[in-house]
Amino acid sequence: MQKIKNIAVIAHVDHGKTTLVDQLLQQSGTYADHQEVQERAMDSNDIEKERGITILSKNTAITYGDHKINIIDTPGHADFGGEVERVLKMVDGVLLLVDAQEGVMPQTKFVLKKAIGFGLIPVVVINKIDKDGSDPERVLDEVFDLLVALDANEEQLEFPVLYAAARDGYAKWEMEDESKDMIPLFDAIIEKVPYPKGSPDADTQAQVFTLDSDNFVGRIGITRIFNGKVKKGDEYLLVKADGSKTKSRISKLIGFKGLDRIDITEAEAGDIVAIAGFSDIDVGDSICDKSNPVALDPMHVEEPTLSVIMSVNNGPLAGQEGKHVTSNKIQERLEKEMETNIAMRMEPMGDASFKVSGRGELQIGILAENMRREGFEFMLARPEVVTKEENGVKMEPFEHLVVDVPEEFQGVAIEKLGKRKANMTLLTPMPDGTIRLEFEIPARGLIGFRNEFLTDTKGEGIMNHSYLEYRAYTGTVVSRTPGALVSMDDGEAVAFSIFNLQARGIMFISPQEKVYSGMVIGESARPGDLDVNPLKGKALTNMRTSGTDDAVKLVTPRKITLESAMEWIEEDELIEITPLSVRIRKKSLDANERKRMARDKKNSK
Ligand SMILES: Nc1nc2c(ncn2[C@@H]2O[C@H](COP(=O)(O)OP(=O)(O)OP(=O)(O)O)[C@@H](O)[C@H]2O)c(=O)[nH]1
Ligand SMILES: [Mg+2]
Repeated sequence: MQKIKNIAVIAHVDHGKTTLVDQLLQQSGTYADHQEVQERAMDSNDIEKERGITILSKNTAITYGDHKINIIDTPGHADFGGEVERVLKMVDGVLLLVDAQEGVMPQTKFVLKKAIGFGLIPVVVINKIDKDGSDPERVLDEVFDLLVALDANEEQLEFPVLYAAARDGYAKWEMEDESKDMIPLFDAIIEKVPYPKGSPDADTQAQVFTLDSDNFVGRIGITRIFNGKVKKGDEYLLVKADGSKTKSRISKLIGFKGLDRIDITEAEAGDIVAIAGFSDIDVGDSICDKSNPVALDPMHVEEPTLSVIMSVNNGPLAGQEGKHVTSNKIQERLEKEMETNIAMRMEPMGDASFKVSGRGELQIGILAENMRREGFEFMLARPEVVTKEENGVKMEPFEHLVVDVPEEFQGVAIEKLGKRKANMTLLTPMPDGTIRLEFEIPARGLIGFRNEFLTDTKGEGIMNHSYLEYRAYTGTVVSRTPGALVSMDDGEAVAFSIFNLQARGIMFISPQEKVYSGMVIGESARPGDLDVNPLKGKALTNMRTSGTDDAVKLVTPRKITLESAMEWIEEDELIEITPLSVRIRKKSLDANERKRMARDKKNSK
């Protein structure tokens, strides 16, 4: 039987997981000679590459001596936390990376809590020790304190620790040791991570933890084999969470080696392989022996905490830039997404609109970004948290928030967060002179906070948050204060008008950009919306004749991105998304109707 180790690499966002996996791939000699490999090779999809973050967990396998090590690289961003949990069920050990300067962060807590819950003993890797501000000793203390707080058992508290600079390709047992290579980390994996349990001679039991598809063979389940063997061409039973069973033959069996996938004929207990041949294979399904099917526990996936309404674009510019614009097309695309993205949900709401739920703005934003790249056009409303009832009490999701700010911004951060119903739990002066503030805050209070926070801290603040739990609803939290500058006409924006409007607030548009009545073209400097005319061109002719055209100095408009728009918009606004544009508009494009609604709202208060 082959000697196998299965590990997942877990950490807070950006602490260096994918970079570490790069080095493990390279230094194990897994790549063929001259194989061209990009940096952070595991971040293989476009958005991952562009943003430098991992979105989907992915697995790879390396050989080290006489061992095969299956490695799953996981995303560190809180929105993709749903990915991490099911991955942990598939491995026998974790590498917990912690940035030697930043230390324990919200998502470190989230992932470590899950790992401890699965009974895993973490191999702690204090990474980025090359950084100037690094303080490995303090960070190690933080990790230890966290494990104590998480009720880790004796064995888990004796976790092994290594010090590493993944980017520079070394790990070591003691800070004093020579910085050489990754061998200490390979050894730690071999020595400290237990071998898979289960027997190749028992009846087959395997479980799917990720889906993939292949143009030739269709749906593929990436599967951990817990017992027995799987053989290409043999028949097995696919058992679903609801107990239903279907018999099918494995048409293709795929093994992993570095970044390559190879056809294999057989694999056995302990290994991770990809299986094709079951047309309705899903995450969580068990693949079992056909005469003695014993299904594995279905997987628990954390429920979505945020939802947004996606609808057909019905604005005056609809259909000009996208190729998929109908409700049917959108529904089809969303249904396809839900098949593989198990942490998300979709519910048709009638009126050509759909409720899409996920774990955060980024997760929903990435789906929207993928759709616009595929040629879709649609609208998104303001994200709402998913509330639920428990024993007659309305509950809402809370988040653990950590903000790092220079001392002078401590006051404003605390004040602003107080208004958003945040409760401060910890204040720690950091060695670099900044202050670390920790809060528990309703997820609602965080919607739209990032922009405000960055402005308040002159871009120097850093914030991180991660899901905590559902708690009793806390009542109204404040939202955006500035109103919107709303266009009162259809046409192309004129430089001179924009120039004049600059005094009223921050513009979102440039000259010649198409605008329409009810479209939001800027952020007002004051509370309350303001109807403005960006098309007035008469004065421009005057200026031309006076030869002072150059004097029209336009400030660079604020660029509206999908995510910044999701943070910014209010309940009565929508984001219009096409392959070429992201616009913000009022839900109601008619100025009189908006006035009437505002009046009604005021009266009902
Ligand atoms: N100084 C320093 N930077 C590092 C080190 N390891 C990684 N980085 C940098 O940290 C950044 C994030 O690295 P990634 O490997 O993408 O981090 P990650 O944990 O995979 O991030 P997510 O998957 O998005 O959670 C990159 O810019 C790396 O170059 C290190 O040892 N030292
Ligand atoms: Mg990564």
